[in-house]
Amino acid sequence: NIIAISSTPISSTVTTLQYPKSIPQKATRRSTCAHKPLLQCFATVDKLIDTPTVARRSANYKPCIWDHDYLLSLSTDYKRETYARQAEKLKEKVMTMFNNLENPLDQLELVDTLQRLGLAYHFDAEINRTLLNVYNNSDDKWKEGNLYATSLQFRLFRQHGYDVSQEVFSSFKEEESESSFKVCLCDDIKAMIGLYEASHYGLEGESIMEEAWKFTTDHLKQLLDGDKKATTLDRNLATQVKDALELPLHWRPPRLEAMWFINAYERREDANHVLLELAKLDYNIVQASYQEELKELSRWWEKYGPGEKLSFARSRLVESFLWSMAIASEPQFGYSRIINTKVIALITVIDDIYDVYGGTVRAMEQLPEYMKVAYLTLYNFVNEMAYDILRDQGVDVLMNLKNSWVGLFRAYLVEANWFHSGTKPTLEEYMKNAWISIANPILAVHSYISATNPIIEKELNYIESNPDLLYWVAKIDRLQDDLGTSSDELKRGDVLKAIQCYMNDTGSSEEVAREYIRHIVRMMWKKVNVHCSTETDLSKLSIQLILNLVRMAHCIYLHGDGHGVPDTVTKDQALALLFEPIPM
Ligand code: LA6
Ligand code: MN
Ligand code: MN
Ligand code: MN
Ligand code: MN
Repeated sequence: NIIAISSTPISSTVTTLQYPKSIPQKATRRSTCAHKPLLQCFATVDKLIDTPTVARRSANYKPCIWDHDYLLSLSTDYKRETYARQAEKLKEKVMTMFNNLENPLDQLELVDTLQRLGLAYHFDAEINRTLLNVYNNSDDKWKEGNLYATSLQFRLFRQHGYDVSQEVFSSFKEEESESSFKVCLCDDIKAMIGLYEASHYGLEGESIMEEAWKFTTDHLKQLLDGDKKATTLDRNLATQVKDALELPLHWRPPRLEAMWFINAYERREDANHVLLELAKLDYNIVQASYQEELKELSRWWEKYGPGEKLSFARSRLVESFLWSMAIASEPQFGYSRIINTKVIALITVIDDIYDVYGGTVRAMEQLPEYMKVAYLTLYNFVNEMAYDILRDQGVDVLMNLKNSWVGLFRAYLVEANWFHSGTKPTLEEYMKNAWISIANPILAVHSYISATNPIIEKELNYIESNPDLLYWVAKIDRLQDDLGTSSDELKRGDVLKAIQCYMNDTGSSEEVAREYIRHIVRMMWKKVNVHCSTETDLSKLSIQLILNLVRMAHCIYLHGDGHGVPDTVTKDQALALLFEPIPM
């Protein structure tokens, strides 16, 4: 009998600190978990006291690699006013470029380049005006028979919510065959990459888009497969193909793409020097803000983080900052980055507590000290955030925040119970819970509240109801996490994750299961695209916050557990994104 809800009153020291005795329940959509108040969910995880027969498992995570003093010592020249003035001058030059370009293809390329360089937020009005003009322009000559131009326009239109049919690609298909593109198109690698990128904007049921994906993926893979063609492939182009196959543009968080693309753009012979200079300058100026935020966060973490009391749990402040930066990267979202970093750093610790110790019920006063510390840190964080928002906006979000944590802990508890009872859920049963335990619903609530001013109650309630867009994003996020982390998790001792559930369901090998999961991720993206295009209750900002979350999952788990294992690709990315300015 692992779970038995304790009704023991919380101790007097605890009550004077005004712990929430219980938190009002709010039904979570598609959640099958039993309803339990926050404190009980939290108390349930301890199994240290009088359970000597249960071996204490170890998570075996490596310690944090970023030193507090190092973070506090960060400093960059780019805080200086002269750089901001220099950037203003360059921005004016870009404004005139918009006015001087006449050909729609040149205009769209400018939009695309600005987006990829991470500069789009300076030119929102110009970009919107340009796209609207091209959309309303009835002259199609510039793109007729041009697969590259057609693909670029299709991708940008869909990205910005314009209605554009997959039929724009019909003329590039073989006449007699329903399902194949003209083979002669393969020689144009730029067009192949363009169509490949566009194909990731496909919607459910669009057969031309599915065919475009298959056609371009097969062909681009062949180019890299070391046959005769590959040797004649230009090096820059080969890198471009490899990067695109690894992660399509639509799946990349804008700030990480800026880091990668500035580097790639610099190597291009036709690079525009005004754009390049502005991109580097802006990147470095924004990085200076990140560093200030990180210092504030590091002081908080040094004081409230797990430290030695929770040595088995991950301390991942910098990695958590990378998530929050990917979700909302523009300078004006500093508060949102502070909040989301704290949320993710806390989740990372609490997830470990549940993964490693989850199982039996304890009343609050019986919790070991480190658990009380973790609980109080969370309690203070939630109250402080609610206070900030009340002070700044006059809106009381305390219950919204608490409810989102309750939802997460309920899902954690279900997994802990599965683990301790040796239950092997089917993939379907697993996913019904796992899209919540990946923490996307909670992050969507905290992202919305911390990045939006004024907060609109109706929109907040809508996000809390877990709309379809968020539901599918959360599923993808969970599957990406499982692809990256489940091998180690199983060795460590954890509930079966998606890959293992599928292997159990079907008797297939791990390789087949992984291939299947990657396939359904791509199918789920079509649903995400559908819901993005039909979503009317969410602001553009809210949609981007949600999309960027899942995009970061694609990046961080691309080469394994980039969140949990500190000394990996993530370390290099942190250096490039946060600590090292790009040489001008
Ligand atoms: C994932 O760890 C973890 F701790 C996170 C905080 C995931 C981050 C997810 C976000 C930010 P782990 P589990 C959406 O792979 O136990 O241990 O759920 O999570 O698989
Ligand atoms: Mn790589
Ligand atoms: Mn875990
Ligand atoms: Mn877990
Ligand atoms: Mn995991």
